[in-house]
Amino acid sequence: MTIRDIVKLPDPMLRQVSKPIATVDADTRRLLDDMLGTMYDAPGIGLAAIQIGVPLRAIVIDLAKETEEKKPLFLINPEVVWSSEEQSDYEEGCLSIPDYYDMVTRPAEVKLRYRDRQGEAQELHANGILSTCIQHEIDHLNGVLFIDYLSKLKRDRVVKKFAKAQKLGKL
Ligand code: K1U
Ligand code: ZN
Repeated sequence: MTIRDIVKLPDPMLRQVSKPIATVDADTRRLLDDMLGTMYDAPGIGLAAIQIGVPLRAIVIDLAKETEEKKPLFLINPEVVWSSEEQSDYEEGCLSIPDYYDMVTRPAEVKLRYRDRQGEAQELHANGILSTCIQHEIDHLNGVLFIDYLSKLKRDRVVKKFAKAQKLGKL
């Protein structure tokens, strides 16, 4: 397992739409292991492959607390097949936009189809923080960032701050 660099705003790679994974094989599992190690190292609760510069539709999530046993979830080619009318608010963060948090409103519950680490088709009904995290990560697969849900004024301020940090070599 290799801990990889996390791609940060304003890198245009974060706006790419990731491609489906045709076959779940040893290369895919190596990618998932690198993603999981990178996420634990950051630390974070989720990571999409594009965040380590790989434009493929793969996500890792682990909501276990530091004191709990690790419980990784691997989502390959996830598709939301239903989302609730009910909405929920959560203060989101992003490993590609470090140290910036803001409130985002999303559907409270989602149902999804995906392939697991073995390539088996699975379904999942998620609520609470898992639902929020899954939606945040699927957005990454489509080149969408949580700051896109904020006002243009706020978003422009964040992008400007990170563009300046990058220019000064502080990212
Ligand atoms: O996709 C990412 O950039 C990871 C992101 C996931 C996420 C967080 C909050 C709401 C939605 C999605 C993070 O993991 S940010 C860091 C974070 O939330 C965290 C870090 C350490 C302990 C607990 C949480
Ligand atoms: Zn993110």
